[in-house]
Amino acid sequence: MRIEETKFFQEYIDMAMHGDEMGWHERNGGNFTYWLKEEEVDAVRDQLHPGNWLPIGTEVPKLQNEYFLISGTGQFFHNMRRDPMHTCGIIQVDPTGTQYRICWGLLDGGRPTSELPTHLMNMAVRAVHTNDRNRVIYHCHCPNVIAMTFLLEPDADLFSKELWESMTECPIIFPEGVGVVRWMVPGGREIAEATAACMERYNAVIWCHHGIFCSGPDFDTTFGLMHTIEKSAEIWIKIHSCADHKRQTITRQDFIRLADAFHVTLNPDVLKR
Ligand code: 2HA
Ligand code: ZN
Repeated sequence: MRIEETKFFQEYIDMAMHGDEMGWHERNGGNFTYWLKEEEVDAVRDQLHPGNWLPIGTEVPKLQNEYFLISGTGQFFHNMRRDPMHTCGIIQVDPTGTQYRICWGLLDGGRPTSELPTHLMNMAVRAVHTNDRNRVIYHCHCPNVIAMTFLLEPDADLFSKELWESMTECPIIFPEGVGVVRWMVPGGREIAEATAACMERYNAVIWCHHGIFCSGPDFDTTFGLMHTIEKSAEIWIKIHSCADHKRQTITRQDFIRLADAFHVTLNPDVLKR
């Protein structure tokens, strides 16, 4: 089967286009990685043609020899369905976890996203925490979350509590809360290390004044997490655009009742906040 016809590839493109429709991928904003399963690699191996080894810019020994479908640097999500061979590609990590090679796509000198170190370090951390069940890392520029980072201290417990409070189902969908990384220069190892450190605890990490990284076991769960956080942030922004304080809210006691009813364990540091 052609790579473009496989289920994983079609789901990847569907999610990229959905993010584009949401307005989260202006120009070349955002980037997106999927970790192929062994049987998915086997099914398309005849179409993989490895190029030269290139430096990742960090070390990910956990991901040695593994294959990833990844968006290209400078590429627009808007063009992904029309032109997948230029806008994304499949890469393989080398046996040391320090280099990668392009095996499919990224035609005409394309390279993986400038956030490659963050994507692979996040993928490695989430893999360890989920017994290899986490498969997706997704970065977008969602406007309401970005707006919130200009109004709240960059504190994970504070952001988590405000997001939980803004929409009832949030604590059920991200009971661990969200991580927050203060403003940093994107695209390098430093921001990758700071983000991966947050991914030890959280499935989602906010980048102040920039956007958000989400992780998950499949496309729907990862996109759903991003959508939930961004919608909650939108409600938060609407509240604070109308009034200087909330007249009533979901209380700590309400969160405890919610956790009990839906059998989730809420991050105690957020509850205390
Ligand atoms: O432009 O989103 O963080 C791509 C990015 C970099
Ligand atoms: Zn970005």
